[in-house]
Amino acid sequence: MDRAEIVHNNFRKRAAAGHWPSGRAPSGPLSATEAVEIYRAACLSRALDITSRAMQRAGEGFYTIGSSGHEGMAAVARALRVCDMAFLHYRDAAFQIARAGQVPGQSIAWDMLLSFAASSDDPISGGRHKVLGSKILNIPPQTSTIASHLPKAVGAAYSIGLARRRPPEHKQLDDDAIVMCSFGDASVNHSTAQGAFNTAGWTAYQGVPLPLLFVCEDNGIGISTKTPNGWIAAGFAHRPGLAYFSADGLDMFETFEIAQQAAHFVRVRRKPAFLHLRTIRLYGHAGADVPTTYLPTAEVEAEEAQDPLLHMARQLVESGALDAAAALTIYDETLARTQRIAADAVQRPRLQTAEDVMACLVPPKRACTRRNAPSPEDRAALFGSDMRAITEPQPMSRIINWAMTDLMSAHDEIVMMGEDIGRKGGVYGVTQKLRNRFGADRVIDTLLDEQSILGLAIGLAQNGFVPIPEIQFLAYFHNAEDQIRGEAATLPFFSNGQFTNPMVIRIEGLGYQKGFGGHFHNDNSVAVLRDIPGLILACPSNGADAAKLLRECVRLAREEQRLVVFLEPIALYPMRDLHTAKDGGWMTRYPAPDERIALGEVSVHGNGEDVAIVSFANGYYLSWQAQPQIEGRGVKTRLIDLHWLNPLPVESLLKAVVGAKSVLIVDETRRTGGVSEALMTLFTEHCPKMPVARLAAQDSFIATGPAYAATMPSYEDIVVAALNLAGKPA
Ligand SMILES: Cc1ncc(C[n+]2csc(CCOP(=O)(O)OP(=O)(O)O)c2C)c(N)n1
Ligand SMILES: [Mg+2]
Repeated sequence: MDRAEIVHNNFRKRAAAGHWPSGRAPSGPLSATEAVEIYRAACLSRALDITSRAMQRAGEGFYTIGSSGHEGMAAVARALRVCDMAFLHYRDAAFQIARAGQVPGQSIAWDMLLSFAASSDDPISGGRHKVLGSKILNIPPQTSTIASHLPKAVGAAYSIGLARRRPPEHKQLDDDAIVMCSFGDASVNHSTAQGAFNTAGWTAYQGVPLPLLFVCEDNGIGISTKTPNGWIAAGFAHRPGLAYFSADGLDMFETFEIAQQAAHFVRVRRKPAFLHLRTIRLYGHAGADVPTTYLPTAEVEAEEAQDPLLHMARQLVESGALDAAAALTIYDETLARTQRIAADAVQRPRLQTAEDVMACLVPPKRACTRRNAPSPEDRAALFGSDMRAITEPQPMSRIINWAMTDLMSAHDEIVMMGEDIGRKGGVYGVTQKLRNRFGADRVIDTLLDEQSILGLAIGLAQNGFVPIPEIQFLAYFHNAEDQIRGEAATLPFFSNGQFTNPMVIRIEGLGYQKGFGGHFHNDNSVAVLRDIPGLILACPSNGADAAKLLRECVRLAREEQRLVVFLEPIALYPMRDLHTAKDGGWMTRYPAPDERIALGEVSVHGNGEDVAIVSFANGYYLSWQAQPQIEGRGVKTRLIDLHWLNPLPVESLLKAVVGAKSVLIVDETRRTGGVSEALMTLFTEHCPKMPVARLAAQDSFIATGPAYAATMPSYEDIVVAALNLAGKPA
């Protein structure tokens, strides 16, 4: 027999007979009325688990991972306020239901059943996925990638203190709110989780406010792998910067009391705490999982005998809140009502087309107040001694620094975070002076953990800030990638655009850095960024364009709530010369603060008709170098700078090649998975008759030493390829 059915029959039989499991007598601050509310939430959570399985069997439901055994989370919800943002474990239906009970006018059973049915009426994801979540209940939807929501919970908790001091226009969290995040006992072992615990401890250890409640729902197992006895307590009872609380999740009175103490500690002391809640898991991991295939049946039955609903009913009877018959009636009626509602929910419309599914990949725009530009005097004071150089041609690193200065001055909600960006001013000096100009609150030197940097940014963004996190080198983005791919990019998607986390991630990268090179620093793969739905990837090749692009990136994040990556080519930061030493040909003047390069806009240099060279970053610089030699052979060229590597600027690129006889793609990213693959496809699809050739980097890592540029297109390669295309081989 199905274990869900066994548990259901056990409950009915034992409740009717008043045959309760033994446990502590009810005590503590939980009132009888609240205890009944918690029990009602628990019954609904259980009924949803039972119903979701029936829906799946009927082909009308699509998700069965359940909350049975974790119903004690309803008591945790009652110990918190609705304003406390909750990043939930996938077993926390009871939490969400109990929270809905604290907000008038909710139809939580209907809402959650719409989600099980994947109906487009589902108020959180619009039918995209079964997720817990609700805008009004302050529960952002979560992916079920283990522990990946913990870094952003740290960020959101940090944002509360920052927003108290510097409220952003689109602030979401109350000043006295706390943040809660929950997860399983196996998830604790994930390096992402460990990073978040460490970052929370590291922050609190220094006395920085971090009102964050971690809740570990310890059912002793992760799918089929057991957590060693005592592992969670051993790991968390004495962790620096993290207060430890522990409660029996089967005892709703104790859970409520301890959760209340933990929440009070976090709220009043503004420090993180870890609530260790012991739970059980009923019916295995998910619908298709049969626990008796990997656990002795006696062990499974022993757990079932500890059904939290039986414990709750016992406590209600012992406290005089309800008698056994009334407890059973609530259970039965809740189940019957849930099944009736489900019958309606499965009739509701579902998503059908790709357009339906993709409708919220791009989040909605938001209204932003325009501020007056600072007076010339104030701006001059801000720039200080830099003011003298601002009208002179400069290399890119300096111009980016000025662009950030103007942007941060224009928009108070911009906050930067990264390794060594503050005091040191960045490895390449790009963020120099910003900490002095805007303070340590807005230019945050983080600890060394890329997941935490991005988590901080996501959390801040969810509370209305416009973060500009920095990843020191592109090679380091890869170990934190999931924070952007799995978390930030999916948030509007799973919330039907209701939750957003706009930001501009600055990443130093690409190759050609003379002699230095080396894979750890000069990574030249952007494949990982190009296939993230909804993400915008910009990449400048010179200072003036960098300033104009960065302004557009910030506008896209701030006003259009987009997730943007701004990839800065390291080798071009200090570049001054183009053809000969001291010619200063690659320096530019700082463009006026209102000049932008719009999303999707390319730049074109020259109007030659023989070969259009399409490139970006270093490839574009090398193409400029190559141009006189190509033209010297009578081959007329035009050089096109893409600026936008994702989505590709299709329209303006196609316009820019009109009249050209051939196209040469110069791409410093790898041949496989690089930008040139997409460009070749684009030209094949749109200009099938156009001769197109490509130069791309080898499928290799970058070497250090003299061969630093050996695997990437060279200036000579460009000359040869362009002449070949024009039918005038060298
Ligand atoms: C990064 C990642 N790895 C693996 C999984 C597959 N997975 C889903 S749930 C789970 C077990 C989690 O156990 P635990 O944290 O104890 O939570 P429980 O299901 O017991 O409540 C695993 C391994 C995943 N979702 N994400
Ligand atoms: Mg577990």
